[in-house]
Amino acid sequence: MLVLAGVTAMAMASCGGGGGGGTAAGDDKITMGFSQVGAESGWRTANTKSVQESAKAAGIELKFSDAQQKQENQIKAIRSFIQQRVDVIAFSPVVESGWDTVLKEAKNAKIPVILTDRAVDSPDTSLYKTFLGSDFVEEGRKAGKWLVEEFKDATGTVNIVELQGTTGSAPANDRKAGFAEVIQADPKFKVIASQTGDFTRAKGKEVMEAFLKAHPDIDVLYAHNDDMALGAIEAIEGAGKTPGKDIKIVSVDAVKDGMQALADGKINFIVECSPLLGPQLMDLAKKVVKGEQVPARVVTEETTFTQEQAKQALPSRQY
Ligand code: GZL
Repeated sequence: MLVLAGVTAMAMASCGGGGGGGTAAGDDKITMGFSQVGAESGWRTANTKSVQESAKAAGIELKFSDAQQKQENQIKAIRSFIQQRVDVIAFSPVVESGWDTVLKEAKNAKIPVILTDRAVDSPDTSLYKTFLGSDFVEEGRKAGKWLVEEFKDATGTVNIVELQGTTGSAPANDRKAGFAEVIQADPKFKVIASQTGDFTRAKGKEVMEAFLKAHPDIDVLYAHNDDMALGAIEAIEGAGKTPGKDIKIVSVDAVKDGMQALADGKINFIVECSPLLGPQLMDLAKKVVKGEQVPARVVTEETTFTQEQAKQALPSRQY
């Protein structure tokens, strides 16, 4: 469920008119340049589908580029969109830092920018009109709160390993911070290993294999996304252990494959992160091109799933 739930107290972004100097197509049809992170996970695939389908439904011409998880490719794509004089640029920054120069070029070209899914750490918030996406710190807190409740009666140390998302990305930084903030309340929770699995199944499996070799006493895996959790499940089973029982797993996203593993008892809890940002993005784009005010921050509303709830939700899952 995606709602305009988080209009923050931050000053409403004031928008200049569409910067494309008339639309790239030469008519009143809006042209959007969209730079996508890549195709690293089930979440990303669903997000791409949502953006592409929503652009079509909104009558917006979409110039779409897949950066294959490389920042330099996103910067190249944004520069290309500027050259093509699109009316609006939207992108999900693969990492938080290193965007000021190219975003200043877009601003100088009077082309408005919308951040979708992930944030940038630039202090100059005039470089983009709005940020549409999840609160990743809260997602990490939700995962931590589940763990604290699940192990409230445990007396000994609870050994946790963590599969982080892409190094330097907002979801990896924030999900780690939110989780740590909650579990630090009780010293029995110990993160004995934490490493990036780059949000992919293959890397998640590889890193979990290394964790298992180094640590015979793992109680919990906290994975920053379902794809890494699914790779880790293969590693856990390969080591002769039972995922969901010998090693409890808490993950983030709630994509179909993750929800299936949750329903099957191989994952214990999933924090939802909705990829269905397309409709909201297109509404924001139309407003921004018309020079209307939009909220500086639009937070997607999300829930969590237990094993029982996954069984109920699976049949109607959109992604
Ligand atoms: C989160 C998104 C993350 C997902 C991963 O909004 O950026 O990237 O959690 C995806 O599955 O790869």
